[in-house]
Amino acid sequence: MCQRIQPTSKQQACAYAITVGLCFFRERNFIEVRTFRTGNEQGNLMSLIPKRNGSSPRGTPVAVKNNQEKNHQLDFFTVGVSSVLTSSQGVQIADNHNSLKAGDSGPTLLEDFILREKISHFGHERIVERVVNARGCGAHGYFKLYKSMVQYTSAAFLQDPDVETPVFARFSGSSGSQGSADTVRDVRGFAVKFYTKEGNYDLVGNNMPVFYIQDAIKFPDLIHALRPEPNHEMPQASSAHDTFWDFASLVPEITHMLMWTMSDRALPRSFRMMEGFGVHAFRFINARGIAFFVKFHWKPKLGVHGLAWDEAQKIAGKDPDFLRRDLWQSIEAGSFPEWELGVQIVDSGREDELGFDILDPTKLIPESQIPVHTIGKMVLNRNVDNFFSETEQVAFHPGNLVPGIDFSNDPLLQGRLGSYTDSQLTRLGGPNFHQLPINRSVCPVHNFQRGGMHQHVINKGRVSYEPNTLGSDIEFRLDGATQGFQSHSSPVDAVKLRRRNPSFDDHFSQAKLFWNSQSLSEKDHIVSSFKFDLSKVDIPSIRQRMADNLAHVDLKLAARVASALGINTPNPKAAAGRLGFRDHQFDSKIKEDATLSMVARPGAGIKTRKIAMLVADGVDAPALRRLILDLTAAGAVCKLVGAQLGSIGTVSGKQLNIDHSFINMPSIMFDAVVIPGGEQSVATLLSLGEAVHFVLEAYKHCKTICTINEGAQLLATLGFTAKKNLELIDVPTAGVLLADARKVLDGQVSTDLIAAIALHRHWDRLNVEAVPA
Ligand code: HDE
Repeated sequence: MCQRIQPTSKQQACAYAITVGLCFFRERNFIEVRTFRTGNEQGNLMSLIPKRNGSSPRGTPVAVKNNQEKNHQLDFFTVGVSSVLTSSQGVQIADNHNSLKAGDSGPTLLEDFILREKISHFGHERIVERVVNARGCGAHGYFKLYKSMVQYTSAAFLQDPDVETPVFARFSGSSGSQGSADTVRDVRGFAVKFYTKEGNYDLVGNNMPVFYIQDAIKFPDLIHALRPEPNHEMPQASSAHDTFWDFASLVPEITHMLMWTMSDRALPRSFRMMEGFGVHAFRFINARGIAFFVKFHWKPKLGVHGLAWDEAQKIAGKDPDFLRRDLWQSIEAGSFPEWELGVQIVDSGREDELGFDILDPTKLIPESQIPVHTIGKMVLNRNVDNFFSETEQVAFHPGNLVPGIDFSNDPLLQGRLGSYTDSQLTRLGGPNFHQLPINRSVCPVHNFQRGGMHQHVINKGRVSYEPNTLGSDIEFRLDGATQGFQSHSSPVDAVKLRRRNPSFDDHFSQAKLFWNSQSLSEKDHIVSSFKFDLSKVDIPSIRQRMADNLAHVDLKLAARVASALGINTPNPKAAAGRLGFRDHQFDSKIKEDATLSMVARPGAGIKTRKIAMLVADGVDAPALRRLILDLTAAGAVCKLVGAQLGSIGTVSGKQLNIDHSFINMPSIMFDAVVIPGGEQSVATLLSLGEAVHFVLEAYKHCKTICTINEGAQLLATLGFTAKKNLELIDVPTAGVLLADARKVLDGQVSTDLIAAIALHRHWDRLNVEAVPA
């Protein structure tokens, strides 16, 4: 079948040849596009693509209007399943089961081009993984502004609150390989590509607001020290080894970041429950050319929450895809994750008032010093169709800017600017990776870049240079125009030198600020993480050096860490005079900041939280049903977990379907546990080691546990007993509710239970180390 699209205007006629080719491929429909171009124009095929309306072709409801350009563009490249099989040249294949042989028992013939093409393509299916942030997952969505930022920036996507900008976000672990587990202790990448009307803008950040090093020149050393050791390629995705701590203990500028990576921030419960940060200072420039420093923040609507370390390690074995699955499933279920974009704005010229250098990426601006203004929100509402084509091939670059946003002189940021394109050249095989569907802008691209590997565009005409007069009737020259991207003109210190700015010398006061801002349980977690990591370091002098460095943050912290490491009492003076070691303390105005603690800001409700209901034959259903109704109404996801899949009978003889078995969905996959009553059900659960372990483990990981009537017997190992009359009794620990079925039916228990789950975890629960799970 042949469909012919006739361009209606000169501009419409500017089409990308590749899209035509792929369209042909798509459903074996021929589409011919005539192009009438004048040399230097490369148009965008968007105008030629019939707009889809109603629901997305992928079945995901279209939640918003206005942001569909990118989806339409991607649709154009999307290939569906066909009942016809062809070679890559389009030749129809008749037999996909047998290679061409010389007789039934003969050798396979070299001329079998179908076999060779198939095997050869297969042999090249993999591309080089990212050298850092290799393991990640992504999703599509949109960004919507709350109010115009015209006062601060001329960026088009930050002007009009009615405009929704398509985005693609990729979350990643930084140190592990592509196949590493999701829940390792690590900083997470938080990269967002905005497909704006003025070109692509990438905000390539992390889930922590500071970084390990101050100057890009140290990045390869950092990553070499952090990655598996080169002689034996161990350990995978872990900082707990000698080379990392050898490096860390010699580079004290790392100390602030260590406080973050040793905290629960490094163990996000979900990508949907972590913050994002641009880390560096960037610049907003308004239409009058006035510049402001800006730091970017992403604030998750579901609050900021972490896993327990023991839990994270177990999940890494039971479900290495935990975070990826969580993102995928919530989007599939229509629970679209949301983050608000926040900015901290500092007037140019007033940055010296901060008390530290705004260009130092190991420093954050405390929110109590400069508040974060939320300016819009990002909603991720569509999963990818093809992981490789979209998530793997997406190419982020902190240098992808749009007019109205500019860099600062942060020496770490400056060093990133060459690196990302350079990486893509190897990873994506040439300079035309911006033509891949996921990387294309939604606005037209016009330039004289030509050729290169995998060139998809057929540029017509003889003109591939500027200035020219042959492209059209008038001279084409771009020389100092006022339209388009303008670099902010700021004075530059003209002395060429290779040294660290002394204004970067304070390595400890913000590490101290972070430590002082943590709750007691968060401090305990930080101490345990240092102990864990450093106890895996074989060389005692490295452990000692690190503990000595920590003494500059807090003597008690250092002493607690050292107590487990078989080393001497930490000595803050030990490093005096050592090269690279500076102990300057700037006059920091802010000593504590509540926003640095995760506990101080419990999340918003229990939306998408997973609750396990442990059941067996003879379960008492009415109270259970009531809890399920109330929890589901509050947005939680309730699952019945039993000894095996199938169904069980309730006391009243009804059948309930079991969603999961203990063996494949242990407690670490849930946020809270409910143990309903029913004598027979509870007796069965008590006889099952897996069920008892389920409850003990949930307790150890500080999760909310609610029992109904005799369900309380599952807590006997923990020393909790319900009274004979089954009244709700006081339990001397947070987050454990022993409920009476009558009160559940009255609705009294649901409110308490929802409030307890909304706290995420009860980290100050006592004696969890003593629990045998
Ligand atoms: Fe990256 N970084 N980086 N980085 N980075 C890469 O880019 C690099 C840094 C970050 O989801 C690479 O395409 C240098 C800071 C994220 O695809 C590479 C330096 C921050 C991602 C690269 C840094 C980041 C990357 C690997 C120091 C937080 C994943 C392949 C000068 C603000 C993006 C690639 C995605 C990926 C270089 C430091 C965030 C090699 C040289 C600081 C989220 O180009």
